[in-house]
Amino acid sequence: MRTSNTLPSGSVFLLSLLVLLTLGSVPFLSDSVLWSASDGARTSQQSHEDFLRETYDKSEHMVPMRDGVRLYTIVYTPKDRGREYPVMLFRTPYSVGPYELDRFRTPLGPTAEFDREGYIYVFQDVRGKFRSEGDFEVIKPLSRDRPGSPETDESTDNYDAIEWALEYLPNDNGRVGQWGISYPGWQTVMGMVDRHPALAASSPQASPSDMFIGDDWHHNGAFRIMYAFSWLSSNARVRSGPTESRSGRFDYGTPWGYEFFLEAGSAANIDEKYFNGDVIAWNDFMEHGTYDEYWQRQNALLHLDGIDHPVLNVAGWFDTEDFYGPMSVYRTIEEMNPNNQSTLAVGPWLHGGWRSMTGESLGCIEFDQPTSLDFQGRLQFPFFEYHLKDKGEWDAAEAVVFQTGRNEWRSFDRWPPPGVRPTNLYLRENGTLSFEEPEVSGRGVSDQYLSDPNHPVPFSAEIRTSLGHLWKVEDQRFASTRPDVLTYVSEPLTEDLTIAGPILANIFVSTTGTDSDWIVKLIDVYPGDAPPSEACAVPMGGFQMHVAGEIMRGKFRNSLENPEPMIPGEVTRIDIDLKDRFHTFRAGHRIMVHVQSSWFPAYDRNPQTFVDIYHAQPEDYQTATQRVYRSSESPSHLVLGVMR
Ligand code: PG9
Repeated sequence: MRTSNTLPSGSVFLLSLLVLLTLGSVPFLSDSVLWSASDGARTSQQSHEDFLRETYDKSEHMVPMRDGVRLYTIVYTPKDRGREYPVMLFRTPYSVGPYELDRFRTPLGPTAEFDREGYIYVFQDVRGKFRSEGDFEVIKPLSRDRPGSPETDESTDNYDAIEWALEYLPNDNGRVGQWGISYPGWQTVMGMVDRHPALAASSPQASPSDMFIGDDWHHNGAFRIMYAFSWLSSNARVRSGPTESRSGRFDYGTPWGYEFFLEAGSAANIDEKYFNGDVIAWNDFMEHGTYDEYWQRQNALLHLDGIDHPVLNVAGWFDTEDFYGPMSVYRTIEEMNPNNQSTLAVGPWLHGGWRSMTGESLGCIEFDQPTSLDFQGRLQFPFFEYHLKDKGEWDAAEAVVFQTGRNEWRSFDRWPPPGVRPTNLYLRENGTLSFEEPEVSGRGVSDQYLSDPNHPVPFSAEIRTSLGHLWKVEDQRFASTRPDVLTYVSEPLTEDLTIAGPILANIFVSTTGTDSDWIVKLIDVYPGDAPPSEACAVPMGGFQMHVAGEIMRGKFRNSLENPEPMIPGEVTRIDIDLKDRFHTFRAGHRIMVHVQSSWFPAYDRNPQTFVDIYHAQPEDYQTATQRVYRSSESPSHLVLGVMR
């Protein structure tokens, strides 16, 4: 762990921003986020494309990997051959297009500022995708984890791509950087494993790390049916050979995913109903309903020893796809590599929001500053410039994190930061929350609800077929009015309360079923007179901001590998990691906790009987009476890291 803590402070940064504005460079910081759909934005994008056409050459190559499979690669090289440039590698399953040589990707780098400064850009369609040869395997495990498999994987392909670039491309300075968001972020992590010696800086952004525990496909073994369906149906269909075309979007026949997935029934039905063998990964998932070898060998965290080059790891607090991934990658690099040079940046973003939005707000929640531009200008650009060109300075703290609620960037020499005290917040009588432990005892000291898997609790009030990006900050009032959602709320806070680091839920429950899902959400309730948000039309008085929430599939409560039934009526402790947050509940706000047993169709339904859930039959889906205990023997509570 490093202990420097010297990113420009807020005010110094604002000053530098002003200076940059005066010098006219800031528009380049913001180009990538400004290029949305507006006319002005199109003009800006067009002028940058014109600039690229004037200053870069584009070429295409079939780059041979060590096993002879050739990967389609586009290179953009600065026309000015009077100096040397680092190579910036980007490997993706989402297409490196545009494929026409007279059309340019804009921007080429993480932001347009990189393009102005000059980099040699290498874009590669990964094995089996778009114009590359070979077969695509979703989150392909390293070959060393698959005895007898061919000796290639995404780590060796990354290595071979770098080797090729350094050998064949003109004017490189011998240093290579790589970056990517989400799947390309995972490709970046694979490139960090057994890295090429020329790889001098990596920025994995929102990379998944473990698909059974906490990223795209499952959380704690609960299947994210809606996301898995939409991603695999568009990105993982069998193909007949290299192609430029994308799979069309799936036609759900309804705008309402809740209805679509309820009608589809158990997840294994989906192949016969919609995929017909075309999505191999879906059928694989259906055969691997526990954390078996199939999932374990995909765990990227096992390979993060030997990470000795600078890494800028990026996460969004409200990422609905891959938040566990980057946080666990950070933690593991720290644990496995005491002398690592890794920085963690976490902002108030949705998945990839630091690139696609200015970051001033998310849903109804405002952050008072363009957090994405802050990240781009303060961290991302200086990181690569320094490590790949020795330009400028790089002395960022180990953790640069945005504190929501108070709306401030903070720098720490580690994450979670020092000065955090684990503090229990108890579920109490009459739907209250308190830092005082309950004193009453007895089995009757509990609250109950009827959970019906045929009428599951929706995860969002939006009518949509895909998971979307805003439900992690969505107003929870739609859920708190349901009889199958238990609600506990504190008194209005008399002073600000800041939590930092992991949030844990230890709840004591019983069910009349033999399996059950347990979902705990932590919510920030705005005061009745909260002013309107400029970001949305929802009245903010009494707004219930989802701060954190997680699911535990009951049968996995003790082991993801060896599921166990729940014993009907038996008081059982369920521990749920709600993941990290850095949030201030402001004075006058109240803290709220929800407990419920479905979150549909973000997660598939638990039939509430102990069966193979993917293959559950209609008769397996049974109502269950759920109890949540709040007695002195069974004091359900959350553990918050309270920061003094
Ligand atoms: N979250 C996406 C993903 C990553 C890895 C595997 C599958 C999907 C993504 O946005 O790329």
